Amino acid sequence: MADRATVLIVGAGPAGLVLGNLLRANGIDTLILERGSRERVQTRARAGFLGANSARVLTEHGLAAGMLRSGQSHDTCAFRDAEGEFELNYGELGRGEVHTVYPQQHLVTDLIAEYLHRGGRIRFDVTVTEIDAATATVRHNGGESRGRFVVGCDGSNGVSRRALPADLATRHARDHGIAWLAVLTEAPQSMTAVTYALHDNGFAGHMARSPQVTRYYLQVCADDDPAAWPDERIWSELAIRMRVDRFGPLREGPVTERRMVRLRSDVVDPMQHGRLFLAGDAASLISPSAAKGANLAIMQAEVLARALTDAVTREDEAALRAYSRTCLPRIWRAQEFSHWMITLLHGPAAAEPDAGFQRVLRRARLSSLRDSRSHQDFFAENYVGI
Ligand code: RFL
Repeated sequence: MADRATVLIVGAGPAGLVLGNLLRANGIDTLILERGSRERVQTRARAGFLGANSARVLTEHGLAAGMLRSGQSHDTCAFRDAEGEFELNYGELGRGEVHTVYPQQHLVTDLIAEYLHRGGRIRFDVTVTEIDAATATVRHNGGESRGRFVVGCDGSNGVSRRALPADLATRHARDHGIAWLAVLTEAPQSMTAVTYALHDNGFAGHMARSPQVTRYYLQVCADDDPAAWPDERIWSELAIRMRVDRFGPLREGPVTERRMVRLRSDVVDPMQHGRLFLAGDAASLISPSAAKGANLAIMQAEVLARALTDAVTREDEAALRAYSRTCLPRIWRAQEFSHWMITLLHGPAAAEPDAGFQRVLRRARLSSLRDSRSHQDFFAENYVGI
């Protein structure tokens, strides 16, 4: 016999779990189907920077205890290049908003515990293979589940996207042609702020995750094998790009994770069909250059929770019909800013005919960010906001 739930949610990442929690708070019967084990999803290190809207959503809905206890507030970032370094205290620019740094795996752990506490059902180790958007039926390795609504929160490679008819939904996609080696180190942060280093060898980034863990990014060739980057090579290339001879040494420690991240972005429009709605990376993948993916996921989960609650408790589907229209402008604005960051942080490939021209443009953009208050306000507002 098929499992039944009013709302079936595919995927237990930030999108699915925030949605599940908000629906449970409104008394709505939910079932989350997750491909991974509980252990796997609770240890998957990814995002860390939560913007002001995410902190508000989590706080207002009683999901912020862990974040408030051990999240760190960040209000400054720094840019380094051959000309020197400057800091932007974005907490005092734009709308005066700050980031809270709280590792995604800790957030996911908190959200699962709270969801279960609220009486939510979740099945781990269940891989969804097919979704019927017309009947809200989901097929998986454990059989079949039926809902009144299905929400695909299964990431950018999940099945829910494929359940949208190709002639009705458009996928606007861009491969930025850039790859990062994303590295987690067991080392305290080397600088007080997030630091973006622009170098002819490629971009390097430094981001705190917790007092003991720091994330670094190195722009690398797209076909590089992470195994070709042993610890010593990572630290020596970081030292070059971070210009330690000028700005002081990095605090080194063992590299605990190294993975390739291809900078890709896409947006699915519309994000819904029939009884199926997409949220998070399933609806829009955004390159990690501006740390927006989890924040967009949380924004969409809140909008959708409200719309589904109206539909279930008041038989009012107006907000559900408007779901894509409500979210897409905010998604595109984040995409635009992320794209702006990509062109700021990465130089053109040497083979490009106008590479020299583009490099000087990039320098001009950076100097405008250093010197112009209105440019800084634009940056701050978009960097933390959604
Ligand atoms: P998730 O987190 O990928 O969760 C999807 C879940 O769906 C499950 N799943 C399935 N379950 C059942 N059946 C199937 N067929 C399934 N297929 C998939 C998966 O197992 C998984 O548990 O998507 P969600 O919820 O949309 O959340 C998106 C965020 O995880 C993502 O956008 C962020 O991690 C992006 N990101 C960042 N975002 C930020 O807002 N701030 C950051 O600082 C930040 N840093 C990052 C990042 C992403 C990174 N990587 C790895 C791309 C840093 C990195 C390195």
